[in-house]
Amino acid sequence: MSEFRVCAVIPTYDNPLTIELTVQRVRAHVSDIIVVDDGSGPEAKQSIARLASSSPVVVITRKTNSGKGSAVKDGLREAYARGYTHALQIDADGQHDTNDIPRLIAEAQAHPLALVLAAPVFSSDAPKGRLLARKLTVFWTNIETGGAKIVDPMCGFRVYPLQATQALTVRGNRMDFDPEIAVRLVWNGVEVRSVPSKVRYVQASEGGISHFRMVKDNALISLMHSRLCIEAMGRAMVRPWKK
Ligand SMILES: Nc1nc2c(ncn2[C@@H]2O[C@H](COP(=O)(O)OP(=O)(O)OP(=O)(O)O)[C@@H](O)[C@H]2O)c(=O)[nH]1
Ligand SMILES: [Mg+2]
Repeated sequence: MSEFRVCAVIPTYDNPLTIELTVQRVRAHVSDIIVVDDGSGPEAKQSIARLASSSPVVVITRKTNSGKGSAVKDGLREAYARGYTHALQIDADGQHDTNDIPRLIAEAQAHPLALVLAAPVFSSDAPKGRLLARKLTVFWTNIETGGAKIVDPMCGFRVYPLQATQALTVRGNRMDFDPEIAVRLVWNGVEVRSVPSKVRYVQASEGGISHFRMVKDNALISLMHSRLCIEAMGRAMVRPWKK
């Protein structure tokens, strides 16, 4: 593989109070940053404009909101086109512990062909509904990948090997994207490495905001797992014939 070059990709949709701080904290570890503004409203747009005028950051602006997955896809495509070998993906809502970035990157450097996923360690205030939905998606990804290779397929804190991601077609454009790309990478023979990392639910007073739509996003995730399970069965059936 060519020389290890990493940038950060930060998808953001209406994180007016946390996007600047997130970029500042990420920059302590990764100097090159791509922010994908997924159709944010005026207040968040102002924060992003302030950010862009005060620091070297690439901003991709999507006119309308079309989902975290499509925002990340844009960011990964841009990162690859700019010659990076790896992209650190991190949410813009301040949930992830940026102090763990060096550990994720060191893991990617040691295993440059692998997908490095943060394995979230949640604080006690994590909403029970979200934790349950996570357990379900872990259950399905274990079936789809034939074993517990992916500790947490939902966590948006990860390092991608870009060549492998660009060789894929991922259908999910919203919250169904993170699990789908992880499963498809495993199907393409990519190893998964996990690094534990604390995740907190930032108080609304500190700008913590979740855009996760309990019904719609969980329905999309279930639909995505149904598709992947059918594909997994198809793959299992043709495998013996390939030998
Ligand atoms: N939900 C959502 N997030 C988006 C979208 N586009 C970009 N994002 C960004 O994706 C990241 C994750 O979004 P969150 O809404 O926090 O979703 P989450 O972290 O899976 O859900 P929580 O655990 O409830 O916070 C944030 O940086 C968002 O700003 C979108 O259309 N919807
Ligand atoms: Mg979040």
